[in-house]
Order: sequence, then structure tokens, then C-alpha cells
Amino acid sequence: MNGSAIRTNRRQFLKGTTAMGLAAMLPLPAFARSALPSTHSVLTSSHWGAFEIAVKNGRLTGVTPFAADPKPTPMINNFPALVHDKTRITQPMVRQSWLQNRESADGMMRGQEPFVPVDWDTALDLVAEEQMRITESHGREAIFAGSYGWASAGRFHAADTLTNRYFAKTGGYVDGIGNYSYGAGMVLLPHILGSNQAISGPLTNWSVIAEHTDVAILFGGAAFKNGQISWGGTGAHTTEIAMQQAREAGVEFIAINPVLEDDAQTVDAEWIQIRPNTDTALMLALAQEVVTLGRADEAFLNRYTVGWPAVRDYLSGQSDGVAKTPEWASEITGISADWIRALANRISQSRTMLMTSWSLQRADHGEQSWWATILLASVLGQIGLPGGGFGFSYTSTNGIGMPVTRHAIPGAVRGRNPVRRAIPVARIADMLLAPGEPFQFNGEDDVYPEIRYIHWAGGNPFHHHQDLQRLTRAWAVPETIVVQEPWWTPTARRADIVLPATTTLERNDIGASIRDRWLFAMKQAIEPQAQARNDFDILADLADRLGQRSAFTEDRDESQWLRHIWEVGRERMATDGVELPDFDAFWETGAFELPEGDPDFVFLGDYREDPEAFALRTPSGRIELFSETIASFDYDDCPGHATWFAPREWLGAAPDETPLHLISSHPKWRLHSQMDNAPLAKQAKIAGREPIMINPQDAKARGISAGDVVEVYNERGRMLVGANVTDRVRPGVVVVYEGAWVDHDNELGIDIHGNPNTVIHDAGTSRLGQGCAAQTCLVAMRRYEAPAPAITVHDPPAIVT
Ligand code: PGD
Repeated sequence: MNGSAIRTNRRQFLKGTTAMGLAAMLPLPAFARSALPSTHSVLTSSHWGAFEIAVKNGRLTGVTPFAADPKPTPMINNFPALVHDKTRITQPMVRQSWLQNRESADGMMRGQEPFVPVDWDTALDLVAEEQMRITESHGREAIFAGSYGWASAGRFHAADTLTNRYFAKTGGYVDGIGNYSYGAGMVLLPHILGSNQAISGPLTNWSVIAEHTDVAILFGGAAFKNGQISWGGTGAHTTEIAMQQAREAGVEFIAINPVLEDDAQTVDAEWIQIRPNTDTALMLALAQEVVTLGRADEAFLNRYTVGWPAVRDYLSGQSDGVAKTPEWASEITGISADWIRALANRISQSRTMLMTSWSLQRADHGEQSWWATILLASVLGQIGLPGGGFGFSYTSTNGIGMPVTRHAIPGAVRGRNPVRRAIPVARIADMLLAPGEPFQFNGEDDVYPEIRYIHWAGGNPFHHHQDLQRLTRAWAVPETIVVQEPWWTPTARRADIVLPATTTLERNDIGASIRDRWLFAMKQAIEPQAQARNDFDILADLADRLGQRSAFTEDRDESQWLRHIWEVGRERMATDGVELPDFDAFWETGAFELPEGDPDFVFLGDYREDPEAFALRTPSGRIELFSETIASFDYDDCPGHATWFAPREWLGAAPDETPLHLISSHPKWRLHSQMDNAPLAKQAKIAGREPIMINPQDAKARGISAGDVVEVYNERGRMLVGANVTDRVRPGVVVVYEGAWVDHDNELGIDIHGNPNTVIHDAGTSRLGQGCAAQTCLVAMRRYEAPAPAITVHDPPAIVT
């Protein structure tokens, strides 16, 4: 790799500073800071939806939901408390021993030492010097800036994209590929369907489902809680209403889920308490039973798919000696064979929509549940018909299944990374712990690079990654870790240099999402809090120190970037026949509603109509029930067709020491770890800790009562949670929502707050997808008898001057 692009020195650094002078000569921004009134209210958008925020004397005081939102989430009310919370990082900080010893400071002490406040120039000089030092001695392949995370809504101030852009423009970096949401699925689907449209949409509209579907099977449920949020923001929460309308129109829902979520009740779904991680076996048995009934749609299979004969032989047991009968699946899933048989009978005579959640592929061999969904839908032969077929996943976020236009407002551009090196994003700990070791991913063989510097903005790996004790050991390896964050999250606490970032309410942006019809001018409401700065400005000043300010900013400031991306979006949307106002008119009005997309849209409808003209972008042009490409990779954990694998940990083979399956789905009261430090999530805590849902049988067997502090443990770690005894969870299964800020007590060796990733295994879904497999985890639990320590993570860490 060529690191010379950023080999710079003090002189170049000064040259770069002159470029800063040039920036001062740029045309005046459209919205100068000095114009910000201290008492006013503004409309803005967020991952949680749009709202009007009131400001009094420079402080946020109240929230009013956006008038056109039919179902706003109460989480937006968190904003005033959240933005002014005591966990805001007030100024740049450096870990004490790192400041003294730099790269020879003990990495294992990250998170255990006080911070020393420094001024911005000192902090940015330190960061730039570290980047230069590492680049000169080890090359840019020693820098990891994959920087995965949800960050905040807003097309321009997207912390992760800007970070990638900064490192691309200053010489390159090792990147992370994919995501934690559907990392396995997004690698699989291009092989099977030729694209990822089945995830990101458009999918068959809810209105079409309401009109045509008889039965909708929710594999993995379809929790409304997930529909409270949408990547990039939303103007109207529509999912819950659309589902209710479908129910009122006569759609019958079946929820296959170890947990009874709110959605299932609202739409009167039949709740089938499946054993976790076994949906693939159920789908295979349903497909086999449809074949046995003589109702497999051979005409569809022959015309629109490839590989059916091999899969048919697998289903019947001809190829492996195991027929995938209802009895076979019953043993695995815990669902009665009669019920499976009856369901196969019913769905093969009804218009059936298979809705499989993203969470199902977030498990050991998670690829298989999605491939089996496509297989079952192909056997039923309704793909491309109104109300039939499949989709992943209708309620994983708001807006899926709503008609939207094709194009969206773009964001800041990442730029080409000159270091063409990346790891599957969820393999970060493997990379740090085993540099030089080989790994396989989607048919590629590679080795892990040796990382010495990490830069993170907009994500919280000490919430989102699995096996946090292992991550702690991995995190100790790099010489320097820099984190840009508004709050003292567990990740910020484990940095060497912490740079305080603004929140969306402290800057101007454009709110837009591919799943929403509303565009918002996200106007700055308040001044940046304490010494917080925009990620863009932080990175621009760092680029300046490396002589690359112009390359990073393209000589645009915030206001010029917003105009630029609006104009690019405006041109693109014109090709859809959508006329956007010019930027000034949009900014003045504050919100714009795009026209509705095709109200009759059916996913793969065009392919069904004409499979030649609309051939899929797979090698065969067809749906690949057997993929020669995947088979050619020769992975024993992901062969050429959908296959049942017993998960590495599951209730079918649970040892006595860990008899419970832990599910860690997305929370009701925050977004991942965002807002854990806000009122709603704090109110939901039990005994000050993250709640655990426990079936009354399991609670009784262990003498646990509602409200008790419970210790959950296995060989990987221990955590304290608060008992919520409820029959909304299947016996043998417990649920702790992901996202509580980990609060590791070093003396006790326990996370005293309840982040489930403390106990979850860190391994990829398979060598194909290498995705996050967090839903595969066995644990034990007992009442915690000792006095439980008070939570510390919602206070700032120790700071010394
Ligand atoms: P967030 O809590 O959204 O989680 O993991 P992710 O890291 O995305 O973190 C975003 C961070 O960005 C927050 O710390 C927030 O404060 C910060 N931030 C917000 N705005 C800004 C900004 O403007 N600038 C900067 N610099 N920072 C900002 C989510 C990941 O978790 C995902 S997507 C999934 S699907 C996974 N799900 C699970 C799961 O189901 N179960 C388990 N056990 N674990 C999971 N982890 C994964």
C-alpha cells in the first residue's frame, strides 16, 4: 500500500493551516451562527421521527411531534434531557497514562483510568501526529476506520461516512464491510436473487397485502417497537397502522416467535412458541409437506428457479438420508407435527406472504433461515403475485412496504479508499487479536491486517459487538484509539483521545431516508454544547494538519454542502418525475412531502411477468435455490442450498450448566445504545438494571421474583439484570434487550448494568456471510444475593486536571 499521500511533516502542516485561511474567504454561509435566536422553536428530524423542539434561553425545553406523524414514538420526548445530560463530553480529553506514555501505555487500562482535559489544538495535534507516526512506521494498513454505527439522522453530518471520507482523502484505511443488522443476509441474497432489494425494498406494499394476502407468517415476529425508528429519520410512523389495516382487511397473521411481541397481539396473531434458532427446520418441513401434498408449484420452480431437483432430494432425504418431515421438524422446533402439517395444508391453498425478520439471520448459520424462506416461497409459487411471496423484513424499521420514490437525497460522498483492504465488520475482535491469520469471507481468502490505530465516530462497539470481555482484550492491542462522541458511552470511556461531537440539534442538516416520503430541513436549534464541535469540522481541521483540507471539504462549508447534496438529489429525483423546490425554498418551508410511489407495487412482479426481460442478476438469471457459486466456495458451514444446521448453542443440546436461550432483540425504549442515558430507558430499568424477561416456570425453579436482581452467566461472562417475570416468553428462553451501557465492575468481574453482549459468543454466522450471530447464546441464571452495586456508567468518568 502506498502511504506517501499523507507522509507529511510540520511544514506541510503549516501549509495546510494556510488553506484554513482560504476557507475563511468562502462565500458566507446561508445560516450564520450569530443569527441563532436563544428562544425559538424549530422543526427537525431524527432516527425516531420528526418533531418541533422548543428552545428557551439556549436550552431545549419541550418537544411536539410532527403534525403529520400519525404514531409518533414517546422516545422523542427524551431529547431535552439527553442533549443536556451530565454524560455529555464537555471538551477534548486524553487518557492519563496515554498522555504520559503514548503508545507504550497499557492498553488493558483503557476504561479504567481518569481522563485529562486538553484544548482542541492540543487534541487535534496529538491525533494528527499519531496518524503520521503510524503511517510512517507501519503504513496505512495499520489504521482501522470502519467506524460502524447508526450515528444520527442527517444526510450530511453522518459521522461514519465523514470518517471514512476523511481517511480515504488522507491516504486510506482498513474498512469494515457490511453491517450488524443483516450482515449475513446481504452477502447471501445477491447470490440467490441478484440484489438486496428483498431487504432494502421496495417490497410488496402493505396496501397490496391488505387486499390480496390470506395468511402472513411472521418468522421472527414483526415487533412494532422496531418500527419506532428508521435509519435517516421519518415523517410518518406507518408500520403499525398498515399492519392493523391489513388485519382489518382480513389478513390472518401467524407469529413464529419465542417471544410474544406487541405486534402479535394487536393483529390477533396466532402465537407459535418456537425454540430459538430453529425456523430453518420449520421452513424446510413446510416445503417438504407441500411437496408431499402434491402442491409444490412445479411450473413456477421450473420457470423461475434453478437447482430445485437437488433441493427436492435434500427435502425428501434422498441426498442425506433424513426426510424433512413435520415429525423431524417437530423434534427440532418444539412445535407439534400436526400443526406443521395443518399449516402446510393451509398455506398451499391460500395467498401466503412470508415475512422473515432480520434478527433470524443474526444467528449461527443465519444465512439458512433466509435461503429457506425463499425456498418455501418458491415451492408455494406465489413470488411476484400480489400479496404472495416473501420479504425481509416488514417491521425491522419503519417504512418498509410503503410506496416511495426511487431516488433519495444523497449524503456526503465517502470517496475511493486507496487502501483496498477490509474485513467483515463483525470480525473486528478476530482482526485485532490475530493479525496475519487467514479468514474466509464470501468466496475470498484473506489475512487480517495488523492494526495499530483505531478511529471511531458514530458507533458504539462496546455495546454492539459480541463477547465484550474478548473485545476488551482485543481493544488493548492498538497503540492509539480515537473516538468522536457526544456522550461518555462505554466506547468513549475506552478511548485514548476523546473528541466531543455535537448532536443534530446543534448543527444544520437535511433529513431524508430511502423509506420515507418526508424531507426535512434540520435547522440548528441551539449552540454547540460546551466545547462540542461538528464531526465535519473536527475532521476538516485534522485534514488540514495533514495538508488535505481541500481534498476533504472540497472547499465547501456546511451550508454549501447542504445546497450541493440537495441539488444533486433534486436532479436525480427529476428523473423520477419528481420536482423538488430549490434549496432556499425548501429551507424556508422546512419540510417537503414527496409524492407517493407506485401504490400497486409487487416485489418481483416484473420478473414473474417476464423472466427474460427482467432476468435477475444471478449467474443463471433465475432465483438460485441451488447456487453453484456458493457450492464452489466449498464451505462446510454454507453449502450450495438451504440446509438445516444445529446451532452451536441451542436448547436442543443445552448443557445443564447453561439451560436457557438468551435472546437480545432491539429495545422498546431506546435505539440500540442511544438514549440509554435518557429518561425513558432509565424508567424501564428494574432495580436500576436492564430488565430480563423470564417465564414464570423458570423464575419459580430458581426462586426468582419480579423485581429481583438476577445474575446471568456462562463461560464468557456475568451480568446483573432486573427480573421481569412474564408469560410473554417461552419457557427456557430469556430476553434482555441489547443496548444497555456496559458497566463492568472489575473487582466483581461483572457487568452490573446488563449488556447482553457480555455473555454472547463472538463468532461469524458462517464463512459465507461472517455476520453478527448474537441471537445464538445459552446462559444460566440465579438470584443475586449480594448487595448489587450502584450503576456508575450514567455518570461521567473520573477527570483530573
Ligand atoms: P448505537 O447505539 O446506535 O449502536 O450498534 P451501533 O454502534 O450502531 O451507536 C451509535 C453511536 O453513535 C452512539 O454512541 C451515539 O451516541 C453516537 N452518535 C450519535 N450521533 C452522533 C454524531 O453526530 N457524531 C458522533 N461522533 N457520534 C454520534 C448497533 C448494532 O448493534 C446493530 S445495527 C445491530 S442490528 C446489532 N444488533 C444486536 C442485537 O440484536 N443483539 C445484540 N446482542 N447485539 C447487537 N449489536 C448490533
